[in-house]
Amino acid sequence: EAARATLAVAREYRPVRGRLDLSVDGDALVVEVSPAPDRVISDAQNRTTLPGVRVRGEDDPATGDRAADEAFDGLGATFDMYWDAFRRASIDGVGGTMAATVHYGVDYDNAFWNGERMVFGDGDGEVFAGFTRSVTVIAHELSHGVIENAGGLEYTGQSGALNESIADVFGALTEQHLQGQSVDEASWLIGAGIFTDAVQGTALRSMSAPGTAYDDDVLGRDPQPGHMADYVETTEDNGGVHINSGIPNRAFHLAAMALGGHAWERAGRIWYLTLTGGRLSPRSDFAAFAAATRATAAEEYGEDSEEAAAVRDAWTGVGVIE
Ligand code: ASN
Ligand code: ZN
Repeated sequence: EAARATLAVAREYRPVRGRLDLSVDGDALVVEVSPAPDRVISDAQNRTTLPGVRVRGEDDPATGDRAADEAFDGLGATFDMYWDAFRRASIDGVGGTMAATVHYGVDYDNAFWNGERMVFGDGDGEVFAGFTRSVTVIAHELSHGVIENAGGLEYTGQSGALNESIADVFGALTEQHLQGQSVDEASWLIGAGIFTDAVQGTALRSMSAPGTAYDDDVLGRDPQPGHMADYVETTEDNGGVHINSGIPNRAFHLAAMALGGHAWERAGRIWYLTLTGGRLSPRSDFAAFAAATRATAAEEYGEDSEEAAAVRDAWTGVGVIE
């Protein structure tokens, strides 16, 4: 029976690129799977045609091009976090190729997921120094792919802000996992290091203190709220998806801090299982997501668990539930 169970595991993971270790324990066959990432980096050579020229595959040496090598390493770190923390193999969950294009456009001040690949600009050199410089940004973009694969969250209003927030959560978790940081050691910043020295700001967003990532003559003040009382009604940016994401971002930070240790182990696990567990719909709003995280925590750890209480208090703390 044990052998049959492990055989089922082996079958399920057959498409995954990586290593399959077989051993025998008593009369049971033990199957251990260590999937490996499959990365392809392309160079748009400052044009906007995708994918651009392939410059590095999984078995190739470093290119010497900073953006290409940062993208390659960042995808690796993101792959490792998803596998180690959640036993998810890649964007599609079955070890599929992770594709990225660097040097997109001229002075392009952004990075994005286009439904197939991650795309990174070099920045204008005035405000932004290059979007591959922070692993949080790389993991954020890859996570848009994971979210899409998990059923998606419509990129408008509260569901859009949740999409943004979940991408930030896994972005921060990737950096913390890479550095081995506990919740107290982590910066909880998204995009630290992508600004030039001309900007006083430290990062694009702060999950622990939304609205404080920058306050600068160049960029103005960070507009993110951290509580429903400050929710921003706007028609810009698909209804403020990068602004109101501050509220669920701070909820995650509160839950993670209450639990302590490594954020990916419990708070992150609850968020990941909520994303993939079938309790969401593409139009879920903050309240629906809060309810789903609470149900996930109760199912995984028990109704009266520390984890369930931490999640409830987090959403109360940002005013999403009473
Ligand atoms: N960097 C942005 C993001 O990933 C691009 C966008 O606005 N979609 O959210
Ligand atoms: Zn995003």
